[in-house]
Amino acid sequence: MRTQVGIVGAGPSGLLLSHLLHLRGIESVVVEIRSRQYCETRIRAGVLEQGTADLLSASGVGARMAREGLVHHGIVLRFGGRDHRIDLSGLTGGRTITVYGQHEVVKDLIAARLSAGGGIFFDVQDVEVLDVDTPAPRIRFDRGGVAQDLRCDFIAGCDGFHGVCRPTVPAGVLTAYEHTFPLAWLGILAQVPPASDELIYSSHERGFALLSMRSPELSRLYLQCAPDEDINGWSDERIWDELRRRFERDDAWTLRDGPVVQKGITAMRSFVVAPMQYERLFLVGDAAHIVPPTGAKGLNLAAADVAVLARALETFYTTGRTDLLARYSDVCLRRVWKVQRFSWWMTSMLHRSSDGEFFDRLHRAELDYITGSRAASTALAENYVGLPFDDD
Ligand code: RFL
Ligand code: PHB
Repeated sequence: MRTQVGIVGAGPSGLLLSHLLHLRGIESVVVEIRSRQYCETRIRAGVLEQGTADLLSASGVGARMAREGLVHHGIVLRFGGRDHRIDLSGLTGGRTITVYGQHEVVKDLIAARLSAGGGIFFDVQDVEVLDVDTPAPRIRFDRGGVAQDLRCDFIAGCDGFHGVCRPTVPAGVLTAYEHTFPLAWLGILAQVPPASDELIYSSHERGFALLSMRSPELSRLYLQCAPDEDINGWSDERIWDELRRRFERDDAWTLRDGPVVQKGITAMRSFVVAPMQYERLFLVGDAAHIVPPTGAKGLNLAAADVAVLARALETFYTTGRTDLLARYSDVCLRRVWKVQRFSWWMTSMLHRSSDGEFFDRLHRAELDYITGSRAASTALAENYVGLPFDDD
């Protein structure tokens, strides 16, 4: 089997890349170890930056998002018993965010690829990436008990943080930069209308809490917890009770509960590898970097990498020029580090610190400053709605 670009992983990175390449007349094949159903129901991110939503619309996969996505013009920071709204649109010249589940984006992209005759192999096993330092790299995998060899010009490692692509790069080539936060999030999906039209980031002395949503009927809520928290210790009643306390406001604001349809714990990690390329292997999205979820940036960073790589590959295939491919890593990493900074800052400011009361006081001062200064609110808003995708 042969294609131009072999893509490992059918998450948002791999699928979007395959879709954008198809629009540019470049062939690709995606190999994925999970089933289609698993990929389409994995609940993860929910907030799309303006640039991500624009990219999906401009590439013809935004129709359902336009109908079902929730366009938000602001977010709420809740602390000291009061709400402080950040007017995202007012502070950024009308830019917005769209609340639309990552699994919905994945569904739309899979449908688009399959209807265009694109190759996505789900449920494959034993994926190996070979010969990336030669002009003829290969992806070897097992499909239904039959060994397959996919020959390509380039390989895109879109296989997430735990994938196989990054570890195939020879020792000494990549440098990893990492920070693990001493906290985690316990997240639930609940069948209850969201208690607020806009996301609420609540900084409380009992710990951080976030109210988000997936639709007018489905709420998504998170609670700061310990990294080694045992989820079995959290009954639905205990979760709702804790959420109510952390969302308390001076007036009688209430959080209505409802059936919890999913719950899980998410670690908080910051991670970057540099460079994001080795010879003919390009690392994309979570395979190259992880941000803590507080800034809602992981999926958006992945989309930004994809936009840069698709353009570089298009330039290569239409003109033979390799300069954009050579700059892929540098261009992406400039944005990655700015987004790492923002995600780290939001995480530090909003969570209860394990470093002691001094830091909690500093973070409260920061929240006061952010919500009291137009310049500081603008800095938050322009990062939250998203920095330019490719400002090289
Ligand atoms: P993914 O989504 O992990 O997809 C990788 C795919 O590769 C497959 N795979 C392999 N395939 C073939 N061979 C192998 N050996 C393979 N190993 C793995 C996997 O099965 C999978 O299908 O990476 P990708 O595409 O780079 O996308 C990244 C995003 O998923 C991630 O950054 C976001 O979900 C992060 N994130 C958020 N991002 C946002 O922009 N906004 C948010 O609001 C947001 N909230 C979140 C989040 C992540 C969360 N969790 C669970 C980590 C909230 C949470 C709770
Ligand atoms: C989500 O809806 O899952 C979500 C929203 C905002 C965040 C993180 C996650 O900052």
